[in-house]
Amino acid sequence: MYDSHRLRAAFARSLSAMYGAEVPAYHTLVDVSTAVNTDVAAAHPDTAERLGRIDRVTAERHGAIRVGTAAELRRVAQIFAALGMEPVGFYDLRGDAATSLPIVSTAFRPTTSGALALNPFRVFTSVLVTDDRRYFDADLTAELDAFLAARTLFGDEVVELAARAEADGGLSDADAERFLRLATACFELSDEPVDRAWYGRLAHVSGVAADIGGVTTTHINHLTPRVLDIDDLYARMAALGITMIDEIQGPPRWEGPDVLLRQTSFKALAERRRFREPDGSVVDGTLSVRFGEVEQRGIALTPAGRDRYDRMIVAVDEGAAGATPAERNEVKLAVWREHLPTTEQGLADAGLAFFEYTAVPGARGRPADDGAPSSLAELLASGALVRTPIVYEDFLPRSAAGIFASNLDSAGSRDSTREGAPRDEGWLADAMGRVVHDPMELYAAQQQASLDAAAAALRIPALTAPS
Ligand code: OOG
Ligand code: NI
Repeated sequence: MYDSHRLRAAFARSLSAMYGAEVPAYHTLVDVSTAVNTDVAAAHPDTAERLGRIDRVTAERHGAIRVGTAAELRRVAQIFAALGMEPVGFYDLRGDAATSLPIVSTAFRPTTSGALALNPFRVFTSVLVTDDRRYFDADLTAELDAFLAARTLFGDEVVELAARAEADGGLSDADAERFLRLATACFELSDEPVDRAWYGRLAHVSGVAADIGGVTTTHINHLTPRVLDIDDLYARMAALGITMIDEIQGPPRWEGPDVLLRQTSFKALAERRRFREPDGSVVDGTLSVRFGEVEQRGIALTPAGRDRYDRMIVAVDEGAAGATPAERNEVKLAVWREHLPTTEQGLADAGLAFFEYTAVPGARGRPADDGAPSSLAELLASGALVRTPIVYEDFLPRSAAGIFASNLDSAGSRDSTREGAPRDEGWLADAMGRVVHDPMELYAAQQQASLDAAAAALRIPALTAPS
């Protein structure tokens, strides 16, 4: 029997094997990431595992996929449900000023700390907004919708097996193997010829729209390993002659705690694809849409912390307008030093980040048997409670837009004077027939559950974290 956790881990491995065969540079990225993590663990044995056990971090991946319609999204959500992955968060990348990104996104991932510890595989999933008039006029919308309606990305058998896995909590060995093979094949790069004219019309609007709606199949766009030192990884990849994008997205490297997420990527590679020309002939050509990405994860921020982060990014934009990437990094560093506490304790005391609290076995919750219960600060100071950071498991819209943009040949075109199509978390939920979790609520619940367990172990009334 394969339960959802075993299915998830097996699917991540199977996707990784397929993607590595398709994109050999991925192997280089994984090898360098593994070497970086091994070196960090050896150099800093006391702190390297602060944000996750080294075996979890080194096995950890996120994928990115892109679909065209609400119906396709609903079917892929069913496949992920079999793997214990639920939609978390709503990202609207259409507002990005620089690039034409007619999509909205969510992330499928495990939502409990137990499931995350077993295997944290997550997939950033985007769906095209075909009726957004800033990108597509009414005729193009109609053609695009008809094209998408005529294809099947996720066949009935794989979706039915997924539904059974979700209902029964797993699959028999034979069914699991069949399901994993079919599910992996859904994301394989197809050698079906690409209609050059159709692809080109969509690419004129948006490279992402062409990648999604210009072909009859889908594919995994990238698989991202997690590293403990992204600056070291960047330098090692560059030394191997791999051209990285010119910036690490998100927070800078600094002396304080890492928060949220730092990401970088290498440029999309030209891959052989076949094209059907307007005269019907089929010729070989290339497309550059898939790239390699790597990330370093930090501590999850509370709504107050995230608010501060978003304002810090605005301050960076203002201070670094027209600057080179190196200058921009200096501006980031100055903003970080001015606005963010330099210790975990500082973040916790200011209610800016999420932590788990664990009672030390045998510890007491009161200074004397008949005394008043100790405060959270006293329990931490006396060593009765230990605080560990909760890792950020989600994505950053700004970094995602930057990753998309830096890997497209052209910015595309759009008419910002036109009315956009409404999309929100409710639309996503309706499209899938599933709850879209709020990431902040998941982190807050995880923190509070740890406090409740600690208070019970210490036999004192409920504890709450500073906010
Ligand atoms: C997704 C781009 C965003 C991330 O990690 O933020 C992303 C895509 O290219 O489909 O992968
Ligand atoms: Ni990614």
